[in-house]
Amino acid sequence: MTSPTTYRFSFGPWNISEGNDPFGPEIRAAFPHEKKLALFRTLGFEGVQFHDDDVVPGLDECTPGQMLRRAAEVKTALDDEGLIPEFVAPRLWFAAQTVDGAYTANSAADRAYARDRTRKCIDIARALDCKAVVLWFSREGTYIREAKDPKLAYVRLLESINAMLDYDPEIEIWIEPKPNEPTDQAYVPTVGHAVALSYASKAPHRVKGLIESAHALLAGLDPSDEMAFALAHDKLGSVHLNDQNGLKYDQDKNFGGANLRVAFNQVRVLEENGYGRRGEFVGLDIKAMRTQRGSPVTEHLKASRELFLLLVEKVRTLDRALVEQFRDARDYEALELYVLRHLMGTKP
Ligand code: GLO
Ligand code: MG
Repeated sequence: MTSPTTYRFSFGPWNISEGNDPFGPEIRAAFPHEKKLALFRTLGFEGVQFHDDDVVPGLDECTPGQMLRRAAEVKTALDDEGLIPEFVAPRLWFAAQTVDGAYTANSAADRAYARDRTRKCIDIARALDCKAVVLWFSREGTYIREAKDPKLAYVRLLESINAMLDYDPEIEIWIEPKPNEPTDQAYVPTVGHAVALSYASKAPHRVKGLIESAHALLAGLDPSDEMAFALAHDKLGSVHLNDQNGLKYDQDKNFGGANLRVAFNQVRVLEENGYGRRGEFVGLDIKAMRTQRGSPVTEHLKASRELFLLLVEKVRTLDRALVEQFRDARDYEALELYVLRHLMGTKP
């Protein structure tokens, strides 16, 4: 018998927010980055997810020397706190050059900006001793379909990925699919698209997916199946666990907060397939409720981590023989009742 997986958790500093939303400003006092790092361990997290400019604020205005000095400072801060940088993601959705997308922008100058910014992001990842870059294709898509040549857009995405693989011989690229928001319709809406890009790239073993629960739900898909698809191709770099209450704006609710059974099945697929055994993190991407008092607010992170671990127990105590029996008998009515009773802690 193999010993049970000891899961390790991560989140990004943006998960500790000041509470602003599109309809109103910050309602909590700002909490500086350095102080955020000191919170991770106390909350039970050892991995940190970064945007490039979380590491190097004002990145576009920095000289290469300033950029690397700042990254070295953050590396020291991480080491001091005993934290591991899980990934660095190029923030390709704030700058004026990324209004119409980044790698798929119609303007050649804007595409060049995106490529250049991505190289800086890889340099920062290397300076932190971090092996992965995450591509969330935020503005790669359109508000109206006639705005771009979609076939050319996919060619440009693949060329950009290949350029990253060439730039650094070791870095992994984890694509985080999302079907919409901020664009009306995005390119690479599902992990199937990401896995296809991976196989088409010049180093398929270095291109993987990062699956966010809410993004899969927004695509009308079951997140556990998206995870299983990536796992079947050994391409699940990481996850962004959270929840989503139907087809509306990207909610980033607490893991299991909208649908406990859907959350259970994500944990089940991860646990049954040995996710985490090679050091993969259980990443969270969760927004605190705007209504929550205090600064910083961290209850949402604690709650989602706790819920994950409670569901791990539910997976480990599932009677596998009984499940097999129900499957063999094709008695899915009985299987469903068993699963629901198990989740509710009710004896038959
Ligand atoms: C937004 C995404 C975003 C990414 C983050 C890392 O919908 O979930 O938060 O996860 O920028 O790339
Ligand atoms: Mg995310």
